[in-house]
Amino acid sequence: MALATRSTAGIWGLAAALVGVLAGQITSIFTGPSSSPMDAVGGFVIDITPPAVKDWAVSTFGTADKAFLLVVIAVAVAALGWLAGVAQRRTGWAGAVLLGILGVGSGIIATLRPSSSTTSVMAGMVAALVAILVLRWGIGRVVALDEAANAETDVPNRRLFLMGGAGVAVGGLGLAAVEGFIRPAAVGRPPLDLPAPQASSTLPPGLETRIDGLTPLRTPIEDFYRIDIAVSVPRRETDDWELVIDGMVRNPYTITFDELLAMPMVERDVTLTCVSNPIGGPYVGSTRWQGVLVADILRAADPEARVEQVLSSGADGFSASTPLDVMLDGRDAMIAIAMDGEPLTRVHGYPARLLTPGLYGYVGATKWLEKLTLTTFDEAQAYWTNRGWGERGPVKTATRIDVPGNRLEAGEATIAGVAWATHRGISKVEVRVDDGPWQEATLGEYVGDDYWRQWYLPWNAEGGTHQITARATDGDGEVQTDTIQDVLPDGPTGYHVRTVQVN
Ligand SMILES: Nc1nc2c(c(=O)[nH]1)N[C@H]1C(S)=C(S)[C@@H](COP(=O)(O)O)O[C@H]1N2
Ligand SMILES: [Mo]
Repeated sequence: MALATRSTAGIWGLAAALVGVLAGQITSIFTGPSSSPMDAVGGFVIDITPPAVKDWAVSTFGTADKAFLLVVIAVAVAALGWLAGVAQRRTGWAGAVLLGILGVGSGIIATLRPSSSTTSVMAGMVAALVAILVLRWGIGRVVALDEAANAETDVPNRRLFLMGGAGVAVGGLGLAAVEGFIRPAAVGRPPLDLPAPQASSTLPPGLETRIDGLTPLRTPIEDFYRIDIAVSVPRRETDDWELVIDGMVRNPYTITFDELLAMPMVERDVTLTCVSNPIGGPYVGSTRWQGVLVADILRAADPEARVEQVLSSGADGFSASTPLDVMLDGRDAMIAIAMDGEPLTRVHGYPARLLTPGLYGYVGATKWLEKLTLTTFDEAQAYWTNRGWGERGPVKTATRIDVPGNRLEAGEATIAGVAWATHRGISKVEVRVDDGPWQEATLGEYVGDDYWRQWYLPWNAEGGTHQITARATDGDGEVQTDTIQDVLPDGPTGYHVRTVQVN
């Protein structure tokens, strides 16, 4: 059967688009991550996506939400490439114009991104140029075949089709290699140029040494959850890092990383959790943080009396609104430079981030920190506040059942998990099996009110299906509410319930 030259044109369009994107991504290794056409478009799409869709993406794909976004963009690129090939064959120009607009457009979007520089438009222009060259060459051959009315003689067209297919493979595999290995390696691990933590003691192990499957008292950094809007991890070095303190202050100033390191350092054990962490969910971690107290930084700026919030901004365009009183009430909000005795990893905000005990990450934990603006809640709104989330975000009391899982052998068993009510502390955890009475669990090591608490309860599991429910009481004596509320707008409530099949 004859292979229509239309399909050959489509394949060449697809190849042109993919090879073009590949060229743009390779260029961005040299011109900086914020100039990457895919990241720029991805970031732009994240910014304009309605909050409800974003919620759906996060709850469906979890931390793979960005991988999902890149797949969506790749499919869109493929579809538009195909279209460009078909249009180019028909008109001789429309496909090239389409690819040119897409490439240059992605470059322009890149220059509008928060961390852009003057070279940001370059990767998009390279992408456009390469795509147009490939398209013109391929479609030129297709048109020549059409004109020679050779299309039915099948063989030369099939060869041209296969060549286009090879172009698609080169573009696709090249992109997979560049995005999977080469660009992440270019981001790499930050250099270890920080002073050793002051008190280098680490947290002792907890109940996890005795209870299989229980969340460890201290989260290993490689297991610490990651949530942010950054499509590619911002790459900041200590040499060019600066923190600007401005807004309603009598003494605005800027400090360098060396100046930050010269300030008194503190170490605190703090649990960080995400407002989008569903009941029983994984977006919570606990470790020892090292940094400089925000209060010291703010006082030096001499805030005016009308200041209500500190709007912190990160290199990815994120911002958070932390109430000023929270930062000054002695709870040790800090500009953190280390987690668990090591410099922050790039994904967790290297070289410096904010950390505010007692508040969800979106209101107090800005990564890749660049600026603190002292202002009022009327004057400026934070990234997520503009998208329907609460202006202030105190962490709600929560309990998670880690063990048992959904299946269990009958007999002696242990129910165990973690509970947190950061900054208020946990005073009690209770467990109920089916409609039985609430039984008090044994609490693990007390690390501090800003830290989660492990807990366990021995259980003689009898055959059948059981429902295990857990609830915590915070340090103020307030029992966790059983009212079920979704994560939007200011964090979920309700009890974690685990259904267990006992055999
Ligand atoms: N720059 C920047 N900082 C950010 C975010 C972000 O999108 N960009 N997300 C916040 C949110 S919603 C959370 S829950 C925490 C997560 O911090 P982690 O990724 O280090 O666990 O970072 C906060 N800081
Ligand atoms: Mo979050």
